[in-house]
Amino acid sequence: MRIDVLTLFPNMFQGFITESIMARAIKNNLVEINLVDFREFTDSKHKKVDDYPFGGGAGMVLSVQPVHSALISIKGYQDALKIIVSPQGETFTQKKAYELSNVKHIIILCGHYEGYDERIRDYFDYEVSIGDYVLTGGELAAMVLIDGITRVIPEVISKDESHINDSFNNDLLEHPHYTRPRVFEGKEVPEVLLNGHHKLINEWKLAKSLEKTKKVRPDLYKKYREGNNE
Ligand code: 6GU
Repeated sequence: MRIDVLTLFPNMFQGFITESIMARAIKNNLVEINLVDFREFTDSKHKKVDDYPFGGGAGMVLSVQPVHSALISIKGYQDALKIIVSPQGETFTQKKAYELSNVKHIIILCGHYEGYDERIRDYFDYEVSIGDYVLTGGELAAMVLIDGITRVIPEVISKDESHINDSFNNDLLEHPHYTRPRVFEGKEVPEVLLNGHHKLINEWKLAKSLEKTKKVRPDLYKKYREGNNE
């Protein structure tokens, strides 16, 4: 997969692409990340990429020209899936991560300022938000998208690190995990996990998942119950 990111702050991505699983996926050619600083594409003398809103109002608006020029400079942009990250978009979900992990070429625009010139949207397929809160810019949101998509590309995460039991894959949050030591400051690992009885262990895991989901995510719990016809 190839991902081009249109951003005014390419340096924000440096740690992200040089550490851990992202770095490994890039090294193994499973994903290629190309950062495009669209300020370099502005026709403005002073390298401006934003301007005052027509009709007045607070804040600045991202101009269409630099974004358009940067976009059409990307080889194969016509066939790429073009996404704007913005709080106005549809919410990113695990399901969406799986869908996007099958796309060959994705272009992501990170916005800033008060908003985008509406005509920018004509060049993109849709808008994605990472949740109901506002960030200072789209870069972190783009990294969230890229991370969520990359980790479900086959071969990025090995079988023993598998993501098939992840929270959300079955509409439930994950059960608790424990590793050594068996006792820490008097806190013990649940006995059931130590006895090697797989049926009992799986029952315990499901019960814990249900308990946690019901408590902190009643919305997901309801969805799970409905999905299981209960
Ligand atoms: Cl994609 N961008 C910004 N600026 N804020 C957000 C967001 C995106 N998603 C949630 N909040």
